[in-house]
Amino acid sequence: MTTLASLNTLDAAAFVAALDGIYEHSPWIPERAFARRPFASLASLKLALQQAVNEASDAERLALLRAHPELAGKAAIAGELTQESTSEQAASGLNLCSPAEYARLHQLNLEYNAKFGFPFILAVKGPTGRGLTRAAIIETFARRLKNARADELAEALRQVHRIAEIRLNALFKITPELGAQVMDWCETIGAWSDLGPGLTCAYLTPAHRRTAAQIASWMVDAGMEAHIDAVGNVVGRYAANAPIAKTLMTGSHYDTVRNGGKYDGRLGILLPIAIVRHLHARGERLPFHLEVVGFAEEEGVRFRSTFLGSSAVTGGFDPALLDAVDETGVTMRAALAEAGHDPAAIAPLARRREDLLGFVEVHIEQGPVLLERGLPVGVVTAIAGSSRYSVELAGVASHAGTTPMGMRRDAAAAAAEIVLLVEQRCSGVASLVGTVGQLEVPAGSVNVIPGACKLSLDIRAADDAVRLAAVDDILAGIGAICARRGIGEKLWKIVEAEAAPCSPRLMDLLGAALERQGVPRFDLLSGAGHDAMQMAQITEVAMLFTRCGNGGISHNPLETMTSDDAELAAQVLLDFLRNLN
Ligand code: HGY
Ligand code: MN
Ligand code: MN
Repeated sequence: MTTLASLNTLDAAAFVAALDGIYEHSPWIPERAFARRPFASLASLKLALQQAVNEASDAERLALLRAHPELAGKAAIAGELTQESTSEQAASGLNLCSPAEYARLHQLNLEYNAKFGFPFILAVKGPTGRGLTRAAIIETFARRLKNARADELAEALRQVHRIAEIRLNALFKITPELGAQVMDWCETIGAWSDLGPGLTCAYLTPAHRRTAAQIASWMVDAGMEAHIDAVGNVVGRYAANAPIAKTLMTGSHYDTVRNGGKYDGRLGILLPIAIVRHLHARGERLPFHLEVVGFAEEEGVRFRSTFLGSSAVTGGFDPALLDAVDETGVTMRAALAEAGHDPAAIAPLARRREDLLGFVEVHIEQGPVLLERGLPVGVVTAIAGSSRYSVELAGVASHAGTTPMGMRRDAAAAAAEIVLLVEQRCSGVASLVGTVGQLEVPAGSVNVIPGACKLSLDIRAADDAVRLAAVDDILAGIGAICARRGIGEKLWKIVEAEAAPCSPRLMDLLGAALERQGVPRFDLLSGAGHDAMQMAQITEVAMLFTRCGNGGISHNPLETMTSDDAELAAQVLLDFLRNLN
């Protein structure tokens, strides 16, 4: 059986032979990685093999791609695939395609090869290594056919590395157990949505409450005490042996955006639960209490509040929000009552700074930075601050056919100028981003000039002064656009969150744990907001990011990650916990 220890002792020829087939018909890759021995971990071996490809010539990378067979293509039909490719394609049922599926794949192969000049490559064993469905493969094939060449070449190489990762797991006979468990749990609760298709789990809806109960149940199964608090947070506690110990908190949110991803938030709750289950199975306790919190609401979908769950934990919950109403006119107070919660019990949820050792949040990156560097995990330096506004524009609804262009007070045209103002003001300034995510003509008609238009503003930056200057300019610009167009404007701030720096002490401890797994430490900013920025008000915080696949897309059903990256993140957090004192 191949082990890392044995691999580290082989001579070059035996080393290359031991890794034969990991990269399809490309022995040059292990040949060049050989120089980087000894490998402290499987993660460092994978990175060395990737590095050999990164340092190769374009021609060698293209040859690597062209060494791969088409999916359900001529070689497969002729039975000429390598043993690895044969079993991988069979695991996804590609040897059982219907005539229509064969025809579809044949057509896609023709178009793809004609466009890119290399075969479509996909790790058909997928994020968990157990195999994608034929439908998912064909959907991915058709979607990636639309990519620009540079993007598709990068994605094809990432798929080659994912195939190699899965083959290395088989060679070393290892299963990313914690990671696979977390992926399965994300899949389970990812199927519970307020409205289909896709995943929408808004605050205190039936899907949200079902998810909370399930998370609490997994916490108990893992050996924790668990309860759902007055604001809907699911709180699990894995007590230390010493009753007077301090508490380290970890967790994230389990609500989602509309049609969101399965890992945003949830990863950061389920991964520590899997770790506790691992510790509990060994009878291992930590020198501190570990509290895992599934925060009830971070996205602000139902009541346009954000960080409801974590603000209750920090003592910052704003009772005025209890009178906020959702799209159906239900108040937050009524929603809490319907869920059996008592708003009067929210204030006492506040934790005391002196009881806490810190807060660590694991979260999918939701961007392309780790993906583009071929890194599985990264340490967050700071979380960008954000300002969010609701804007309502009032023009004059009138006949689309009879109203001369110069006499119009078109609220949507004003909104269009505002969208471009936000884009122009936030472009070209480091870490500054601006988005109009909601844009609506209420009760609009094709033949009526929009008399009203609603939109949202989301302005973020790592530096608060940069963000606030942009907000000032944009609000002033909105005023000037509306004045020139004779449009009424109402706007109100719905979120103001300062940038939150992470604790250098906790970052270093997390970075050391990551390096002990054989992965180079890479620090990065979080453009996304997280519960950690709330928790930073009462304790030191740190965040561990995991790689986000599909080009780094998030807040989208295409959000994806792998069980291997989840496994590595779990091993890093476990190591961090065992070395925290
Ligand atoms: O919007 C954010 O950054 C977070 O996903 N709520
Ligand atoms: Mn989110
Ligand atoms: Mn999130």
